[in-house]
Amino acid sequence: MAKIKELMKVEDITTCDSTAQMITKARKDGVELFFDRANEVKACPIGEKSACCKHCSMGPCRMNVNSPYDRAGVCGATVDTIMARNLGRMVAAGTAAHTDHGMAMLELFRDVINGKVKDFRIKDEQKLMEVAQSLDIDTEGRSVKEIATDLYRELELTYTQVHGEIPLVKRVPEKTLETWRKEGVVPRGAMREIMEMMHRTAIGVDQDYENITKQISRTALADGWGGSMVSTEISDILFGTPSPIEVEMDMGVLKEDHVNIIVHGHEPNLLEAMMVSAADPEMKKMATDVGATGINLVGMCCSGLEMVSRHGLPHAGNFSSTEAVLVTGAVDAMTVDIQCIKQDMSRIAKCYDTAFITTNYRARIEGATHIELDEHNPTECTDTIIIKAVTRYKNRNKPIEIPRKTSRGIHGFSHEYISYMLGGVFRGSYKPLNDNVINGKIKGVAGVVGCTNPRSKQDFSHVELVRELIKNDILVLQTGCSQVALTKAGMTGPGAAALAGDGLAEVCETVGMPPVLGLGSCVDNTRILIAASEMVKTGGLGESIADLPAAGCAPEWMSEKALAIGQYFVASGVFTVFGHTFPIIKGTNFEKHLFEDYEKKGFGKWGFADNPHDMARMMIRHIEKKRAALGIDTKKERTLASMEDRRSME
Ligand code: SF4
Ligand code: MSK
Repeated sequence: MAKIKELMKVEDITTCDSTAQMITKARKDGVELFFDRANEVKACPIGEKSACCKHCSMGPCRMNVNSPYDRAGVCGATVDTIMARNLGRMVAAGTAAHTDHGMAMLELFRDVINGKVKDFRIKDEQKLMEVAQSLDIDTEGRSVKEIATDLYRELELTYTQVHGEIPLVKRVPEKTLETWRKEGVVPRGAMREIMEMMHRTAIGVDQDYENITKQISRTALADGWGGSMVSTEISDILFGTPSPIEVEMDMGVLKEDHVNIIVHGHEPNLLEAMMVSAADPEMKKMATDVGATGINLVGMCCSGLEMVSRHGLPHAGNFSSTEAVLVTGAVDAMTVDIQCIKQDMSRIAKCYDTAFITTNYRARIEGATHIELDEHNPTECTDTIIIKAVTRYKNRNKPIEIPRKTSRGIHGFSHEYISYMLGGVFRGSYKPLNDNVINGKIKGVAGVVGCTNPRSKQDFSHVELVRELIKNDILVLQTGCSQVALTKAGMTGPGAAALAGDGLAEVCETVGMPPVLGLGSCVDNTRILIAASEMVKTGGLGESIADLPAAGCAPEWMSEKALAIGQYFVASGVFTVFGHTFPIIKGTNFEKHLFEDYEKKGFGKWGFADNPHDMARMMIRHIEKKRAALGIDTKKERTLASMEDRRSME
């Protein structure tokens, strides 16, 4: 620890006060966290720029990042081929993570329909009908079971379709789809696309970075308009489509006198089942019998965000806080499923006698207790977790220090709710949004999403970037760990309108919405795609997603999933800026292809900046460019119609 203390200052690690307090405590306790490891394990400069290939045993071959064309790999692969292949494999891995998760949700849906799973049911029949109709499934006079069965069969193609176009591309604006067809990137099933991506990037196959990029786009689109979209839509059908709800976030949601259970991961079914167990009178009694006031169920990361949106469940923090929260000593059990779960949490949990439990057959961790969640009897797993947590509460013997901070924010802005919020229940529409973009009160729309990363100061870039965007009248849509960062900073409530520019503030005040809208977990980025499609279809802002005054950003990304998301936004037509790092060497042909030329084909393009103010400038400049192209760059004063006015319009 002596070396670590020398190297790191807490104020350089995080802007999250609770996490900072726990880092300080961890150091006193002699417990190493991933921030410390990030400082000790320096990023490899060649790997960081993706200039290393280990796709065969003639290598690994490392290129010179300063003069990348000086040499090639043993097989002759150029640096452009190497970087393109590496990006392709990262996108394939990210796509696999999202689509495997989506397929698990779809299988749960199938077993609910055929009656094999009885603990879950179709909760949102209206959403079922809407999704079915969007895929041209006949709903007239048919039973819910018949429609759901047809929908299952149709959506299964998202994964398994060998030839042709996956069904969900029916939702893509026509001109965007035209570009995809012309460029040969309309996705088939995700399994086929991932398989082809892995094949093409093997030694001696596709050695043309432009051709590899095509498959990168096709693979990513099989995620965004495929696997991830299925996951969001099925989760809404099974567990309910979110609508705005006020939620408390940050480590202060832990309660010293309660049995605290944190659920961290990505599959909402674990948390849905945990909620049933935690509400069971027998379980509650078990907790009060050992002297606790009750059971306090708390989410973290993305499945936590799904529960925030659907049930208003409290949330303790984002990716960079998942180890730190264990240091409170107040967590009686932490239960995890898949994705973004750090292996070392198992060791840290042991330091504080916290029960650390894995629940998914795909993801076990050394040292963790494995209690598998079986959807056919989910509460058997979740009841056992509660019993373990209650036992730990009874035997608590570690000092407890809970940071006191919490922030409240409004979450649960599904794309359906955005339409309702703007147009009213009978006239739900994106027209008021488009009108306000056209009249210049709202300059444009930005998606700010993604992870936090210990190599960049936690939450700092997310918050600074969003502050800058809303000040410039740009409406911000959020998902994932970014949404948690902004909530902790107090910027997802209506009060944040005071930080927005005059035009955006006026719209927010009239509609009663914050300038920063939380849409859910990282798979829920597909809600942003649908919102963008709706804006195009509503009219007045061009014919394709690429015409919209819109941009995206993941300022502190770390996961391969983020690259898959970035690429599906770029291929859908969005200028997408990544912060902190990007796996590419500047000045190479491949960089020019992704960061400049790709836009000329009708797609979006990538951007990179290493500080949030530059990110904001790039996004604002892009939005202004799109406004000019649409001929709406001169501000026309228009009166915003109130809900009353809109209702009396017809
Ligand atoms: Fe080296 Fe080529 Fe093998 Fe990659 S595929 S490790 S560049 S020889
Ligand atoms: S959890 S993928 S750190 S957003 Fe979805 Fe957060 Fe990124 Fe994991």
